[in-house]
Amino acid sequence: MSVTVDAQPAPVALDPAATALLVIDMQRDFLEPGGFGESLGNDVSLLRACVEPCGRLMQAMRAAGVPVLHTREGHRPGLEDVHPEKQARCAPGRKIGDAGPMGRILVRGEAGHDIIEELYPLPGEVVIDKPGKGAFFATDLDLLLRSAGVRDLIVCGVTTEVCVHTTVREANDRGYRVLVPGDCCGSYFEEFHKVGLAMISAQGGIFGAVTTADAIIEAFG
Ligand code: TIU
Repeated sequence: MSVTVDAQPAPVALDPAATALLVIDMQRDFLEPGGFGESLGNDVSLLRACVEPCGRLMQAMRAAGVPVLHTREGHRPGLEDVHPEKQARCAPGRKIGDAGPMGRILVRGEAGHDIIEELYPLPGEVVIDKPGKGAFFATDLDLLLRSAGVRDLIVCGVTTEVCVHTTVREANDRGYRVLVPGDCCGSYFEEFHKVGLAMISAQGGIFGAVTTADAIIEAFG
């Protein structure tokens, strides 16, 4: 039986048995001072607003039996998987792998690379470590989702126009139906957040549909 979620550009009928929630990069490196997000010149406090709705949505999905998957952007300690282009865009002394207050910036195993305490994965939940912006690039996410029979993907996290958007586009191209709760996403740029969400639902839902945590929670309740 499907559940209908109010969304833009139109309500979406999800099959709960074929749905998963994918939470993108809710890491200390992006949400807390001293990490990768701040090293790029951003005010990381702007991402706080999405934490509470995201937590509520995660709890509701768990209660409904919908799998919750998490991603983390980051690199191997030896930095073999950081291409020069990505490093070239970082400020000197604050590059990926440099020492920071939360450990080496954007490196797997360091404190800053881990997910914030409020949204920490439950034991047994899938955590995808990804080197790029998109969650499908150079990971086994697609294999895991297809093996579990997932067709409908709820995608949220940070940042709206970077890793969430890249993942939404990747998922759409792979044939998943994508639903994005906008209040569970955050950006360092208010206008990019707004326009990023609008770009998903424009043109009849060119990449997917946009909704809210409450609309999903109500539909699954
Ligand atoms: N800089 C920025 O907005 N985002 C990233 O670098 N990665 C993610 O979005 N996770």
